[in-house]
Amino acid sequence: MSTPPLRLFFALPCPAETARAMADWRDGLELSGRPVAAENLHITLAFLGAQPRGRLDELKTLAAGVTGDSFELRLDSLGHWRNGLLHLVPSQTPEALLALEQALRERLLHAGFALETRPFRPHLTLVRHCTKAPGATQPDFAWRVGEFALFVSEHAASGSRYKALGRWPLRA
Ligand code: 2AM
Repeated sequence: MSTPPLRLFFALPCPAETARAMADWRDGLELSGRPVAAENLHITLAFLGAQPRGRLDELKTLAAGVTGDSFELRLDSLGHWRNGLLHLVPSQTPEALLALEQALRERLLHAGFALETRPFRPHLTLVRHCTKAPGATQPDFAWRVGEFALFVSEHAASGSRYKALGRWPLRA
């Protein structure tokens, strides 16, 4: 019997302590919508969607061949898109983040994976289906990004859960 496909994406995981601080700050804003669980907070680099389990080894080898520099990421601006995503963004996007996304994208495309064609807009989703953006508020969260990861999205009764299947370091 064939195994079901995996819903996969590459992302920058958010360190637990920073994620907790972000979630606490967000919860204090008392927003409408569906908050993303603290342990699920991340910045997507490449969304792969449903993939056969048989491609996992290939994806891990591909990721191990991606080189990039570690960088300081500061999320200091709140955004609200019309699709209801309330998210954090950097007011200044680090060059190393753009270079990492590009290096990963090139390898994935070369290997035949279909990717989002819209320009990369790095963001960390805090709330889905948020109908009203909060008033003026100034977030300021930062961490040193030293790795990227391949995640699988799993469905549980409590909602989606993202589990890292592999992690790869960036150059210090
Ligand atoms: P979002 O936060 O902007 O919704 C797991 O679902 C991750 O993959 C989320 O970060 C989500 O981004 C992203 N994602 C889901 N569907 C996507 C798509 N079609 N294109 C790009 N990213 C997607």
